[in-house]
Amino acid sequence: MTTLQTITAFVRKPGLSFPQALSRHPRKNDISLAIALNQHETYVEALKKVGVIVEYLPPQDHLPDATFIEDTAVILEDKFLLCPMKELSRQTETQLTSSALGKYLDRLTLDSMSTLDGGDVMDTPETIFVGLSKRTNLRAIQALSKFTSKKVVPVAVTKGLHLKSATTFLGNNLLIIDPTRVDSSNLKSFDWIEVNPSESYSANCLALRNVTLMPAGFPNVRDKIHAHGLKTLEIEMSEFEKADGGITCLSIIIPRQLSIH
Ligand code: CIR
Repeated sequence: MTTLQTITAFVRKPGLSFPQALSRHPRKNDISLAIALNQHETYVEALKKVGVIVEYLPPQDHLPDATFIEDTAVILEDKFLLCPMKELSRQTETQLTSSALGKYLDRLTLDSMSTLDGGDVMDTPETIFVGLSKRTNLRAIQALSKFTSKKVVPVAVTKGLHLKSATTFLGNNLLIIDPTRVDSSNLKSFDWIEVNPSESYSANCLALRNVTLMPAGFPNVRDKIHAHGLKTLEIEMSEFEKADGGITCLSIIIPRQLSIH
């Protein structure tokens, strides 16, 4: 008998101001809160299908981007690193995450010159890749490297918001990647599922056990993931895409059961 590792996911439903989320997407003025709430529910159902324990944080009606909880903290073994977010409108979110996760895990912080969004941090078994992006600076990446025994490697993000908007780790040495959006020279030791720039949104997937949660509407990409022996769960993400967010952005994943300390 194999025992499955416990995985906990923190999530937050979109609040009333979600349609005003920060975004450069051409359809950003066309976000439906009702559809987003439905899509969020499907996302949570998918997490539960994979056997993840889901913990809801209270919605924040006055913080439009607060559903993109991934950006507020990075899990580093049994601690969490609070992200000093560059966007002023998102900084309160960090404090909320600090109180929520602080009940379970020890907190690490960065200095006030560092800027970091969790969407830029791609953890792999030996190396943590961190996007050098519009949101994350080198100072933060250097400071993060002091908190982990893994190698920390900066990756320049040349197009789009975060590193994980362009590439995510699917396990088993496999990346899904749109190489036109990042400097991929440090990512060559992985196997790649390469997606075209027109399918770029599908490069943000969430791998949990042998299941990949992916955005709906990319049958070619889905088939390529299946060819690697992985199952997929497809989720309609249209409203989050219009707010520049993807599958990973909607949760903080902690690969263990939590107990209050
Ligand atoms: C923002 O611009 O901060 C949000 N509208 C989208 C954040 C997406 N988060 C992520 O990719 N981890």
